Amino acid sequence: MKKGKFITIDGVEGAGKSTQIDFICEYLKAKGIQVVLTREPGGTKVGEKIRELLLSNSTGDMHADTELMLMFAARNEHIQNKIMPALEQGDWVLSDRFTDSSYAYQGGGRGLDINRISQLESWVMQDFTPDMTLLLDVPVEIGMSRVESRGKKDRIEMEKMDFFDRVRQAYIARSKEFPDRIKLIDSSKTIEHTTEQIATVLDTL
Ligand code: Z5A
Repeated sequence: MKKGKFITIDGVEGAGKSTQIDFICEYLKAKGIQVVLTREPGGTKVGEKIRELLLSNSTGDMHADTELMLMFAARNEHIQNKIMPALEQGDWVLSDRFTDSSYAYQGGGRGLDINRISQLESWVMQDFTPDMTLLLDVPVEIGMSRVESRGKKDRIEMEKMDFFDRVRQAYIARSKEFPDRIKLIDSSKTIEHTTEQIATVLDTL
């Protein structure tokens, strides 16, 4: 039986997920909550191997359906072997990306049929869903400019601007479809501005 809370953080490149994760962990720990930090794709031994396959440029082209199924294969391992056990022992889990990324990148970005994604979601997740998703929203150009100095791009980051515009629009559409779960956070201003909004919504959990 699930006892802890499951929080996910999502958004386009450079939205500030990694930056805000440190704050969220500290904020929850200060309230006496034990937090398990994890990420997708990845988070388990098998999931990290799938991540390498998905993101490495040496993988080359991959059919969009294959990419989607690998995301869900990694997610199944993640839920069964890491997220659920942690929640069952009362820890909270914070995941850097989760299923909303599949709807945004494989659905919005790659143009895959949403029904196929929701079929995989039903199979892998059944009725399991995050308690809260923090969607950090930033215009794609701003997000890209923040990560430009990192240099080498991974296989998905190599996509063009219009791909990431579609990803962002898909995220926004999902936040409208699930307004109770997905909290849209304006991440286009300062780091402190984003942090304040996150603290406000975390207090509602
Ligand atoms: N993917 C998928 O396609 N389908 C799926 O189902 C899943 C994932 C689960 C994983 O990448 C890739 O997998 C991702 C989606 C795909 N692909 N792409 N492309 P990832 O999650 O490992 O990495 P990322 O999303 O690309 O992370 P990122 O680019 O590092 O973004 P971020 O973590 O949101 O940004 P950050 O590192 O916190 O900040 C970037 C810089 O901006 C840094 O220098 C900060 O100091 C700065 N920053 C942050 N916030 C601000 C503000 N507010 N103002 C100014 N500067 C800021």
